[in-house]
Amino acid sequence: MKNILVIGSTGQIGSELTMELRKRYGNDHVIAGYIPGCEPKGELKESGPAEIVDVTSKENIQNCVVKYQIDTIYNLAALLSVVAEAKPLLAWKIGIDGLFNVLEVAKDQKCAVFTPSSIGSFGPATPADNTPQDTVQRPLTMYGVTKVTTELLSDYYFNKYGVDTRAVRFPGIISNVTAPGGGTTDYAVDIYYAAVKGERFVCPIPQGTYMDMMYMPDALNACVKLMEAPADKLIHRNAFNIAAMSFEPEMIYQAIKKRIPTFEMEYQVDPLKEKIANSWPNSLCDKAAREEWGWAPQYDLESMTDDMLKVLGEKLKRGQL
Ligand code: AKB
Repeated sequence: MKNILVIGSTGQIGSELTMELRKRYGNDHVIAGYIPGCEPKGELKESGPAEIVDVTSKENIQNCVVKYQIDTIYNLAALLSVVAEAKPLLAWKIGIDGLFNVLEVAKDQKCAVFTPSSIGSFGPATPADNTPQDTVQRPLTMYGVTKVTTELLSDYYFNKYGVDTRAVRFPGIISNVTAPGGGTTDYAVDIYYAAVKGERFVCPIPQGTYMDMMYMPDALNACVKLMEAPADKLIHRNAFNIAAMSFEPEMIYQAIKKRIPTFEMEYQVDPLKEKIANSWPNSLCDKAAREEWGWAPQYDLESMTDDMLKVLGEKLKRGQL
């Protein structure tokens, strides 16, 4: 039986991944790691064990891993791209010093480790369309620098010490549970909230700027499916391109407007987000993930929009937005 620690369990991906893992492996087998000030709440708190696990403390990680006989760590602690530009030293401390702590504990305690990378690990010199699995990675942002380093360090610990490290390069993740904070792709979440509340949406990303995006259920499935894949089938490890849909602001706006004809959007471009978005690929090639561990997304822009508007509409009626 697996015993799993999720570091960053109250974040955008962590909060849903922890619940998904509890469904699959049993509540008591999935520990929600959190930092003071970001305590688990509601179902996340009630459904299973939680511990303070600050990724910058090796001792915290070690104690939790030993206490619960953890064999798999999902390390989701990170600052997103825009915040990382404002706090580059903190982004490095959490992303890389933190990762060293996780990998050192994993080496000693024989844990498998998932630490996600991102489309942000690419830069302007990367082929923008159908971006290959193995290609130039020269990002402009501190977020990207930490993500490339994450990939390299994770591969290093696998090659040198045999730590079972695996990862995907996440696109922008769209969900209706926990809001993202400080990412370049956040607009693709915020737009649904505005539409459901009957508000005019102010888009910070210029028209015509394509980025890869993914609905949360597919992102969760990717994490679990990759960690369960037979090791002998993996040619790559850190990290796999995964893709589900690529769109620009006008396309998501039109998908919503088709369903809510009164919805309006205007552009007020944020220069930092524009610069970051322009340095990222338009669409990734995910052939390696499909071939090596059977990656296949379920949602496209249309089916995701149906579901987002339905779920957020119900939340609004219940007074939860
Ligand atoms: C961000 O926008 O910073 C993230 C990402 C694409 O990694 N959502």
